[in-house]
Amino acid sequence: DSLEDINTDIITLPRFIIETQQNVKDAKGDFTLVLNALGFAFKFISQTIRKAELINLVGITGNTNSTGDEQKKLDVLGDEIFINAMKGSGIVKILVSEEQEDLIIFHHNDSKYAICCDPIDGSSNLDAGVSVGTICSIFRILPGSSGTTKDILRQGTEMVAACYAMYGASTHLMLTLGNGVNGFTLDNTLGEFILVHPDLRIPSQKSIYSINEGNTFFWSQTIIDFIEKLKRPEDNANDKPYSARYIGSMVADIHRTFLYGGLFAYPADTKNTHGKLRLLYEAFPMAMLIEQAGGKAVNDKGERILDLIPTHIHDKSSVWMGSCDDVDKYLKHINKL
Ligand code: P6P
Repeated sequence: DSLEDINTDIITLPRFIIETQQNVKDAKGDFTLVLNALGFAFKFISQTIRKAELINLVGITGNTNSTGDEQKKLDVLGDEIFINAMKGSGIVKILVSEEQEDLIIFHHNDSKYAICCDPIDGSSNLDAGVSVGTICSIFRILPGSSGTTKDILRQGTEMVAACYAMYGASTHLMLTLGNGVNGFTLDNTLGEFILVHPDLRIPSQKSIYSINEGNTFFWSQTIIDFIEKLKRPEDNANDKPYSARYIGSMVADIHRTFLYGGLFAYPADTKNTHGKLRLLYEAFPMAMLIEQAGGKAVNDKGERILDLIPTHIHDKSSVWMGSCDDVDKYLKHINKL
């Protein structure tokens, strides 16, 4: 850059939070501490993943996690990094992690926030160099509560914030505080997340569908018929069939959906009768982000994801989310619109 090209008034994540603090429901200024802790965890995980190739961290540990996934070394490290960052925040009381059977209570922390996370989502792709990410939902501890499961098993609409970090060519952070979505990119030299997508809006329609068609044999006929409809030109605008794009890493598939539009789905099937994705730390946060960017997020029955209430911390849900017009196409197909 020549000197005059350098932007000296950049919005870092801490500055963004301070400038928008008043928008977080009754945030009393401590929300900055939560996001600083989250930002540190994302930077640390990002750096660890990038080093992984060099220090031979790739490959499996041979164990499985609480929900039966084969655990990768990086899964374990990502989980430890995240747990310690939340413990160090001083105000996150409860943590639910995909990698932990039970919820974690930080007894010395103030009872301000409960966080649910998938520390490294899509980790099965890690060894192939595919983008993976960390997904988080954030709830405020209920008044008078000292921090128990009831602070977590709540309707999705009670989330005060949601975010994901995607570890790709760059490290991206997509964040909502309930007042729109903002996208940041990590400047590795500054060690700061810089605002690059202020007030991001998802396109209202895009002929892309993102689903694992390897499950077709296990889907209901309704879902088989719908996906076939997307492929028949006569059924679609401009007589164009939809394009298929599926990475198999939710953060990467959703990130593309945010920027290009389209429909991401993981329906229930005879193998996963409640769907595969977890409600608290995959479906809920992504649904809040997608809705806040002007999109829609429903389950197989057409119910709004954020209206659901989990009964267990590792509950799963079917998901259809993305551009309004494309989710509406599904809703019309099941006569819910
Ligand atoms: P499948 C990754 O394991 C994950 O949890 C999500 O990131 C991803 O969308 C989904 O599972 C992929 O599942 O069955 O298509 O490999």
